[in-house]
Amino acid sequence: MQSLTHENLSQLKELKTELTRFTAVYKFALDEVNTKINILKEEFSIIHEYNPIEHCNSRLKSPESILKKIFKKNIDFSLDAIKENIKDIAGIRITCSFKSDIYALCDMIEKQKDIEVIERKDYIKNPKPNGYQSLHLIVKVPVFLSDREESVCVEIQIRTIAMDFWASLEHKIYYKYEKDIPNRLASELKAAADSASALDDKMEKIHNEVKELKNESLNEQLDEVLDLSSLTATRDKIMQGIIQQLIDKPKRLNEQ
Ligand code: 0O2
Repeated sequence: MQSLTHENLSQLKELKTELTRFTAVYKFALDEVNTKINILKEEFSIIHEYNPIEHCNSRLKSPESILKKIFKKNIDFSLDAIKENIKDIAGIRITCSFKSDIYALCDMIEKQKDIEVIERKDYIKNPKPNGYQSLHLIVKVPVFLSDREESVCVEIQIRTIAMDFWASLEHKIYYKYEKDIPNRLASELKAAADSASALDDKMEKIHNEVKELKNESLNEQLDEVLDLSSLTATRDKIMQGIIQQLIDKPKRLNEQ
């Protein structure tokens, strides 16, 4: 076996630092986007009476998964090539209550000044042939390190609870059958995706109807408060009470 020279050793040390930095930078980017999502979530809970975010999970792609993608996409074995071609090393998945929440949240993310959206795939308007639905964004966020600033890619998947339920189970089944599921099961999975989508539409419709009912009842309450005739009646009642008191007072004094 070749003995390790000083030069080899320092090269190895450099490689180790480079690799550690490479993954750390993705973790920092994830932390940043997570903070942004948490701020939106908390702000919604405090200010508005409604929170569109149900859950939020994040993960760093495992080295095995990165290796698989390197071979699948025939990517060079260099950190620069990996960075350039694998955009989902850092990933965040957000589940929303309703389809409309997905687009509202997406708008809020896209409007943030330090976020650059470099790719947007709308698998809700255009579902995948197997039925998969989700809104995917690849964003770049700046990460400030001790000696430089790096622009780092993060994949954000936004979907409803029903879409997430379907995707999680499909993921399991897909891998269980080792990417070779029988046609009958594939069409059953597609039918299940259609049912999930119909459920989303139904819930959204109910949600909108309840919102309208709430608005109507609020308007009625507001009308009541602003109703001039009831205000006048109240004012007249108070005035009558005062006048009566003024009449009663001298009467009582005379009786004494
Ligand atoms: P994992 O293990 O979840 O990370 P890309 O290879 O990302 O450059 P692709 O495949 O066109 O190109 O990207 P796309 O379509 O945006 O999909 C990226 C991710 O979306 C996948 O990551 C999955 O997480 C999810 N996804 C896409 N299609 C499906 C699907 O049919 N079923 C399920 N359950 N998830 C899907 P990975 O890296 O494939 O896997």
